Amino acid sequence: MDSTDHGVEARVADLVHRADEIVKAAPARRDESAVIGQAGELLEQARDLLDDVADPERRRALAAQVSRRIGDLDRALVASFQGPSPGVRRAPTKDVDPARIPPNQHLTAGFPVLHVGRMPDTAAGDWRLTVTGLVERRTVFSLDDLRDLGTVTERSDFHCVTSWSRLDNDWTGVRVRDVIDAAGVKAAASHVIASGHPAYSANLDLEVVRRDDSLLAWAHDGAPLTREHGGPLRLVVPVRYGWKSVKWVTELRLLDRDVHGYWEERGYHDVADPFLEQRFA
Ligand SMILES: Nc1nc2c(c(=O)[nH]1)N[C@H]1C(S)=C(S)[C@@H](COP(=O)(O)O)O[C@H]1N2
Ligand SMILES: [Mo]
Repeated sequence: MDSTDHGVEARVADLVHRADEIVKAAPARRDESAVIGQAGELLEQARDLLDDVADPERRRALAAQVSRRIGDLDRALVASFQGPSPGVRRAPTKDVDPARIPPNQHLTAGFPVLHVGRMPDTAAGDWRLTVTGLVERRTVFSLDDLRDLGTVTERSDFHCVTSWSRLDNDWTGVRVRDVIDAAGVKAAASHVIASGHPAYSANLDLEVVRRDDSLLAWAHDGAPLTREHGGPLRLVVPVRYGWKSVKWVTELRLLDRDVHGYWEERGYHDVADPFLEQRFA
């Protein structure tokens, strides 16, 4: 074994150690899922380095350490999403048409912030959305390009699987339909996988993203979308649980088959209709 191997091993060990330190501090913090996401990023970096560890015994031992921790984090994340979200204050339901509230949801007075991992810090002017897969022209859009396709405002309700719902959100942006049509949807396309920072994704039926109220939004309730709520650009699909509304969206990929996204891979429902209470697979 040469000195480079020791260097790689030390870097893997350091990343694992830093991830452990973050996890130790996590349960006491308000943004638990974000903290777990940061530890996850370090472990992903450690996993990427493993191939460079020349000694097969050491490589196997380190790989076991890394994957055990990644498994623990995945379970902790799923658990953290099953509890109440930080920032949820219940709102009264008395003046609301009960038909608007999906089963086992309650209204929130605020606007909770929920995501895994770190927020990106890309400036709005540098933001790009790529539409790719089964399209005539793979197209990269800036926010100005999207605005040129026609700005709309749609009022809709937002339902998070962790059981809070926020009614009457005014989302301003462009219809997803208009964006994918600008790229030319091929006849074979039936599904969309939307990806966003840091390594998040969600799958949707093409039919659902073609609805009038499915938007790529840059403003909420008349103000520019804040970073924590997915600014400068997020997907909004009101007829699905909130996890399908990918924040910091960077890519829409059209497919002729269903491919699971981040939460669908972790046991959440493929479709996610809140009125059918499709929480878990
Ligand atoms: N990129 C990204 N988008 C995401 C998430 C995430 O973890 N990463 N979480 C989803 C979930 S579970 C919900 S409920 C909504 C929350 O949006 P909000 O933070 O604006 O309330 O964002 C969704 N979009
Ligand atoms: Mo959610």
